[in-house]
Amino acid sequence: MNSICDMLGIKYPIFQGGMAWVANHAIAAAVSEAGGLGIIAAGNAPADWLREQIRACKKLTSKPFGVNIMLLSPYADEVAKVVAEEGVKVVTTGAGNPGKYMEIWKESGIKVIPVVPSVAIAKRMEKGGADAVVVEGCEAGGHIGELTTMVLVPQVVDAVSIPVIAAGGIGDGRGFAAALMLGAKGIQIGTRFLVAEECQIHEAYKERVLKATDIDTVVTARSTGHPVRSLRNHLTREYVQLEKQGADLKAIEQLGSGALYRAVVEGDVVKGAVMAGQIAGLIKKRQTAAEIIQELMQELQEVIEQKNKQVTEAFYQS
Ligand code: TUI
Repeated sequence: MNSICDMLGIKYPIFQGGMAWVANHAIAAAVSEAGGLGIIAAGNAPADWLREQIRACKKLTSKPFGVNIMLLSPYADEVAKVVAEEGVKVVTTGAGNPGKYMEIWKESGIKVIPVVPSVAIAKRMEKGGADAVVVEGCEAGGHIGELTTMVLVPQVVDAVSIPVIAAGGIGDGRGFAAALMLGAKGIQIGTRFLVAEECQIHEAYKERVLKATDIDTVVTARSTGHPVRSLRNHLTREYVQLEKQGADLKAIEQLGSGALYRAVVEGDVVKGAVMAGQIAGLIKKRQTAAEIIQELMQELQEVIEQKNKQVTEAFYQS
């Protein structure tokens, strides 16, 4: 057992990323049933939708699961109340400071784990009562910060006393092991769960992820202050064009509104936002959530044993 597993009552320190429009009750329940922490993403959805998802998840699993609250959502205040009312055990947050909800969440016994892109924000979250932080590098898909996982994780580990979960660029046991070496107590995986059998996104989205290469993601909308990583397509080319022309922020933001829905639900991978991380190039097969988690744990063990042996041999040879 490790500190994050003890804290949350889960078997393996593997979180499923709270991907807006993607992460519903089905994938969250499958990940939790397999021993990880499944997470329902509230995204931009209204409170009633989230309430139904939480109830549907409870029907599929009695294990702990979480809810991710995207703080830019117009419904953030309402969904913040729903998680307390419905007895959710873990909340992760993204794209902002959850400070104003901390009191009601803590009163309800919720473990609060903000996703952070920098040391300063991690420290602020710890001070505000966070139980752990997910440290997300800019290899991740969706809304990102400036720093890579490799540089961010050890700096946050040194700066805070709460457990750190690493996210961004992790897709297999090697990345898992690397995250632990940097001082993380666990990992969060998004992109690889996009192609999980239980992930109910459009087939065209899954195909794009499976066909992606290492250089297929691009970051757009930097000028809006909300940079987003997604797979290169007609939409991202339009973004680049508009930003090059110095178009006003409204025009750029309008291009993005509803774009994720178009890709995830309607399967428009040309004009929709196909958000995915840089690790998409590594993901070549569809598996169940349980197979993904089992493979991650198996590979982690193999990688660590193998490297341990190599290092020991290297020292005793000289
Ligand atoms: O939130 C994410 N990834 C996302 S959210 C999303 S949906 C979206 N909708 C509209 C605009 C943009 C995105 C798609 N992907 N990851 C976690 C994350 N959080 N990344 C960066 C941050 C973050 C940024 C600033 C967290 C805190 C923060 O500031 C806190 C403060 O104190 O102001």
